[in-house]
Amino acid sequence: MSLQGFLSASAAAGHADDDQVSIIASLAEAAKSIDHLVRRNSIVADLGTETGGANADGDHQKALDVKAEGLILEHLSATNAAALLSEEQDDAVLLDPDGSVIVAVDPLDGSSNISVNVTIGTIFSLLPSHGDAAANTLQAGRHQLAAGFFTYGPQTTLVLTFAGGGDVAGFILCPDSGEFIRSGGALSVPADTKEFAVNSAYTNYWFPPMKQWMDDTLMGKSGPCEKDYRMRWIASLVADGWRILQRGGIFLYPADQRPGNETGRLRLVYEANPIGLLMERAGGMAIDGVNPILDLVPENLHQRVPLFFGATSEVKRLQHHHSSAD
Ligand code: AFP
Repeated sequence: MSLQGFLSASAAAGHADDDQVSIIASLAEAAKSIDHLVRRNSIVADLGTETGGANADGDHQKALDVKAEGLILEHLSATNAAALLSEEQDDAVLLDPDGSVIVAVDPLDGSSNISVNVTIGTIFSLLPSHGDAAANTLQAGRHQLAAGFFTYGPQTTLVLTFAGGGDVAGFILCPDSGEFIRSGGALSVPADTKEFAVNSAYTNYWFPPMKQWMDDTLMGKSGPCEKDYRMRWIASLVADGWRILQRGGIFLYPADQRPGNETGRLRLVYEANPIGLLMERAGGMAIDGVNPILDLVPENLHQRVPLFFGATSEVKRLQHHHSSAD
């Protein structure tokens, strides 16, 4: 089934309305344009170079960060999206005042990987505008209408879910037809796993609960987990997320004692929330260490949170360490 077929079936089943469907279709077209740039990086331009600009959080912007956002805004402007919330914009970009859907995006996730040919992506979340987008930019992720992400890697993929019902669906961009084609059935986080994804370079900065989790995990068969694990860390949330949806595991990005990371690195509105909706609807979990990500009400557009997601049993083990902490 093509993405267009899936969107039509989702609308017919009442899982999505016409505005949500048209916005997802426009994001897919923007993703195809971003993919086109990614595959010509370092041929027509070096898209990993810093522009000299910085986003609201002070992250140095790469050329592809800015181009990706421009393509998304161009495509959304042809829809009736009410507003765009973006990692690259300080505040909401107001669009159609009569629009019913707010779109939150990380236009280019994994920017540090642009210049080294490692999978990167675009993350998106759809929220209801309630007739006043400017007043409804800070909603808990539980209110999302839809969420997903694109990956630009060995394959160009899309994972998508509608809060109104239906599968967590995976798609692959067919190089021959130029269309996103459904890949397999409903995505569900495998319950059993032996993989974890964390950047262990920061171990010395972790707070005790995370250190205890890691100590138990690394003890393998001889420890409380009674099994050996292997580690994967791609440093692209979308790539680790795609792998976890396919073969299970747990992703961990805790708060740590490095300046600026006291509440974590990943952003709640346009990274943790969409991942959280995907994981919960795929039978997994996503928490900030204690609470479900989707229950957190953002304090500001670029709020950072600790993020742990993946197989329920693994996330619950991590949650136990945090919940039992003093
Ligand atoms: P960049 O977009 O700045 O590369 O950050 C990517 C990211 O937000 C997320 O995709 C990764 O999981 C995480 O940061 C990698 O963080 P470290 O570079 O600290 O490992």
